[in-house]
Amino acid sequence: MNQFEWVPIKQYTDILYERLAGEGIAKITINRPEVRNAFRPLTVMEMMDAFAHAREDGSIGVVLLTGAGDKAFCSGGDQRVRGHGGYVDDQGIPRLNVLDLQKQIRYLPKPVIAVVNGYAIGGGHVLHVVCDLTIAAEHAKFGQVGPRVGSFDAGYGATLLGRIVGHKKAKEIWFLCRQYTAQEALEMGLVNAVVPYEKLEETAVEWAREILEKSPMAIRFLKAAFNADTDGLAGLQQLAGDATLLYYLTEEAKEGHRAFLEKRKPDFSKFPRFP
Ligand code: S0N
Repeated sequence: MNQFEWVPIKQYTDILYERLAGEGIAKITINRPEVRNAFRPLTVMEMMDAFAHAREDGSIGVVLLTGAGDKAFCSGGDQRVRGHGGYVDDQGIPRLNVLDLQKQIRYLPKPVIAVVNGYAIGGGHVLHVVCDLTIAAEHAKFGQVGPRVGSFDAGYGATLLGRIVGHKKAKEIWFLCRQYTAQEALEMGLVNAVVPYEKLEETAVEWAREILEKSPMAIRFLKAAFNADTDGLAGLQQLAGDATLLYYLTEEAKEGHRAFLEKRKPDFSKFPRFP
């Protein structure tokens, strides 16, 4: 698993944030193997900080999300700190900040690949659901536990899952709280590929490299289009914002901008009206 040179980007308590030396691939690893990589509010805050960095750093094109060790990707919220109204942080404030992280992953204009190295359970399962692609180790297990442990994620955890595997299957996953093998996950379209554990990171890096060879703007628009299809006005806002970004790059938009600064009437006559 460790044939690559991962260089730390920033030090955190609960996660590792690294990049592949000389390449545009970042990796965020939930590093709490003693609790099967369950997240507490701090873990989520650190992931949000790392994803924000990955967004701002123009040299990063793909982010891998994984868990430490070979037992779990993530087992969801840390049950030891679940309190009245959320998962309680060091200041005693109950939080459900993983919902913000889910949105951040969805709206990051770069692909995020879940590299599932073991259990993806509860809120940990939802994390892989909101990633763009999922590559799973053969021994990985997938499932929701909410209705068994007194919680539920009726946001992306239910609705996006329904879009991915179909409503009947998504309801089965939530209502019965069973665990599914990587092979079963592949058959229901929940993951993109299943590989031996020893090949997991190598495969994820290969996929990331293939993506990095492609047009970043095309990838950005495609991701936004999937969000627009599933997320209503919020999804459309991202797609529209990306269209504006693209428009700013055109001579047509620059003419409008220049004309304003030069206090003259813009001349759009030379720009084509495509059929
Ligand atoms: C992952 C499982 C299946 C692994 O089983 P395995 O390999 O047999 O290991 P265990 O012996 O069970 O565990 C090893 C040690 O790890 C601790 N541990 C495991 N998971 C957690 C966890 N989530 N929190 C805290 N500790 C955990 C075990 O206790 C054990 O410790 P020791 O060695 O000290 O005994 C299995 O472990 C399992 O099923 N885990 C629990 C899964 C779970 O309940 N997850 C939480 C589900 N809820 C969420 O994820 C909430 C998400 C959320 O925040 C949310 C979002 C939107 C809307 C609502 C919510 C909400 O609040 O629910």
